[in-house]
This record gives sequence, structure tokens and C-alpha cells, in this order.
Amino acid sequence: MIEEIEQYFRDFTQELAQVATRDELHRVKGKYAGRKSKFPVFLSRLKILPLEERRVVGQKLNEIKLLIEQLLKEKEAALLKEEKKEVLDISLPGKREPLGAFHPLRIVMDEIIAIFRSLGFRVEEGPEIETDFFNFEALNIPRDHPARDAQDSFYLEENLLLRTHTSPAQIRVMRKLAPPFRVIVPGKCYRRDAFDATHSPMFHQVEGLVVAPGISMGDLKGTIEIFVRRLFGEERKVRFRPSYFPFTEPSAEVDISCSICQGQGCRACGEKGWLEIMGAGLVHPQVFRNAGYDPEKVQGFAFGMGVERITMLKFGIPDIRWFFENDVAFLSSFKALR
Ligand code: 2U9
Repeated sequence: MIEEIEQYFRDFTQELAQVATRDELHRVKGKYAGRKSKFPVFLSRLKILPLEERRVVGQKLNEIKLLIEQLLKEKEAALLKEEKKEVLDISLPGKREPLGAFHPLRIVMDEIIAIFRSLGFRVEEGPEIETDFFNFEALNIPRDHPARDAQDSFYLEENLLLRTHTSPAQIRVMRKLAPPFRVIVPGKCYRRDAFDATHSPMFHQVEGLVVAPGISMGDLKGTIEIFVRRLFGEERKVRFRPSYFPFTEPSAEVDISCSICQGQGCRACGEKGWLEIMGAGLVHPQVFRNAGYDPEKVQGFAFGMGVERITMLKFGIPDIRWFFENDVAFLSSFKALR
């Protein structure tokens, strides 16, 4: 009987070696270790053996049973491990993470900055929370000035507000630097405006300031013309219209010829043939004094533009709100541009 049990074990190991799936393992387990295996038969035959022989055969039978159970367990664990390995199939191509795109305002702002950098302008920034002095007083906008109404503001305290333009940063720059210098200040501004197709309570400006002895309107016009042609195309015409700002004198609005009608007048330009893109002028003598400069010794020109407006004109975007709605279809259409 010992020989028979050993043969049984050899058969088992041979069959187990062939097992490749859990289904097959289940079958082998049933055949060699279950109720329908040969073990119950061996046990009943064991009972009728003489005592001495029963002890030896019983021990053998027990040994083999434990061994079979252990080998089955090991095989099961090995198969499970194999299955898990298959889930981690490294031959599958990876998941592609969607790439982000630069925001159209960032693309245009960087383009504006690059043009002025190439013309020798340095880039400076200032705080978005400003004092009444830097945002208004120093820029020749006293408490009772009507320009304060036009720039209704977000106040944090009596004398502290979210800046309504980046001009206060220019006053700070003037206090930090000694002339001559060329500087542009890009950044966010805030006004208590309606949120409609052409207004947003938060918007972006790029302002410029050039200070040196003898600066004239000629320097301003030449600089702005180069800028406009680089940003909008060499074929563009530039026009300066007299205007008024408290911080410049003389002041001008800058228009560019409409690219749709070439200046003939169409719906896009309100039949004017021209599109307004920025304001500019020579720095007011009082603003120089407020910043600690002597207007008899240095002169300067300044300009300011709204980045949203420039971007809308450049790409034909009809509504300012499109910039801030996080519409991925709109935003991703600028992907190829940078
Ligand atoms: C200092 C002196 C002068 C900056 C200027 C404008 C004209 C102007 C507007 C354009 C569209 C603001 O965003 S907007 O609504 N800006 O028209 N800005 S001159 O003049 C300065 C600035 C700083 C010390």
C-alpha cells in the first residue's frame, strides 16, 4: 500500500506540473485532495490493516496528504501572482495627459512685453493693493476730480484700494530709478464696472514710461508706430487723436487702421475706418513733481493699453467675458500660437 500511495503522489505531482490555470488547479485539487479523491478509499483500507502496519501506512498517508495540500496552496499562490502580473501589462501604451495651453491674454501680453524689451524697455511690477496717494493723488487725480467717478473702485479701507490702473507702479518706479530709463509695467487692474461684452471688473494693462531730458511727442509717436506695426502687421496705419488724461499733457488716443476695410469704414470699426487701441501723452509736470523729479530737467512720455481690448482686436473676439469663462473649446483654440 505504501507503494500505491507513493505512486498516487507521483501522479499528483506530474499533473500539478501541467496546471496553468485556476480552473485546472480546481480539477486537480478535487481529484487528489477532495472527498472524491482516493484518500477516503485509502483510509477505509487502512482500518483493516494489522496494527503495526496501520501505524506505518497511516503515518505515510498523513504525510502525503499534508504535502499535497501544501503543494496545492503554493500552486494557487503562484497562479494568483501570475494573474496580477498580467493586469500590469507594460506593453500597453500609456494614457496621454492632455497638455494645457497658454491663455490668449498671456500670449498677447508676452508678445507686447517682447516687443518693448527689444526696444530697450525694462519690465517692472507693482502691488495690486494701492494707497489713495499712489493710485490717484500722485497722478494728478485729487479727491474731487471727475476721473475718480470714471474709475469707480474697490476700496479695502478709506485710503487702500485695488489699483484701477498700473500707473501707481510707475510712480514707484520713478522713485526707485534715476532717469534716463524706459520701463513697461504689465499687470492686473480692478474697477467697479459691469461685467458685460466690453467691461470686466478685473482686466489687464500694459503701461509704458520713458523719462529722459528732451523727450518729445516725436519719441512717443515713433515708438508707438513701431510697436503697432510689430503687433498688428506692417501694413497698419497709426493715428494720434487729441484727448485728455489728468496725468499727461498733451494727451492723445491712439487709433490703428481697421484691417477689415483698410480704413474705408465697415461694421467692425463702426464705419470709422479706425480702431482705438491705447492712450498716451507727455508726462504732466505736476506728476513729475509728485514723484520728486524736476520737470524743467527731464521730460517723458507715457502710454497705457488694455490687454483684453488688444487681444479682442487681434483675434476678432467679440465678448470680453469669453476670456474668463474657462471654456476649454475657446481657450484651446490658441494652443498652436505658443
Ligand atoms: C505715469 C504718468 C503717465 C499712462 C497712460 C493712458 C494714457 C490710457 C488707458 C488705456 C486703456 C487705460 O486700460 S485702459 O482703460 N490708458 O489711456 N495711460 S497715458 O500714463 C501715465 C502713467 C504713469 C507716472
